Amino acid sequence: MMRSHLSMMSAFANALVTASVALLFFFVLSPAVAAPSALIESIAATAAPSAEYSVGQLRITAPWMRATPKGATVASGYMTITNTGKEPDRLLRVESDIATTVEVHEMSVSGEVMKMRPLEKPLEIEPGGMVELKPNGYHLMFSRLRQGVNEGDKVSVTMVFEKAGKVEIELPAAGIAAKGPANEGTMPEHKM
Ligand SMILES: [Cu+2]
Repeated sequence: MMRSHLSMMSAFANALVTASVALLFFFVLSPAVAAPSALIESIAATAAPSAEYSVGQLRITAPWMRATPKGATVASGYMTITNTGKEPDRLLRVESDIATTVEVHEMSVSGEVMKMRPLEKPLEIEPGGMVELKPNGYHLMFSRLRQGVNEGDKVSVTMVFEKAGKVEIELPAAGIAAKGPANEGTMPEHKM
């Protein structure tokens, strides 16, 4: 009697573990295999009504980020940086009151899993060129958040470029998208 009860319990525990592993894989894989690009674009369009900043020869357009789920430790920010000058410029540093660190990350596909890592060299914007920070590509990674981000918030971010210098911009927060950067919290690189 006791033994069969125990084995039932362990069968149940096994099923539970299997289910959570399957769920984890679903969340890790889903941005890579099922990102609804139309949805992401429409969020970007509504969240960034033509905000534009100029600093030196650089233009920063359409900055935005996503709201974070409760308890999140990371957030991602996006924008387009255009260099109208004749020399390359580099993004040396990014700061924000909402996070202990802000880095530029790049995404890569390893097998079927999207991974991210900090750039080894500062992000460079070539003369006449443009760099897009967007979901599943380059992004600003806010780590060790000091506060959560709610939809409608405007998050102040200071960007420091090698030649153009310092500029303060605001990233309006769109809603939490299920397939969005909020899932990054489940990746080992971002466990604190
Ligand atoms: Cu990242």
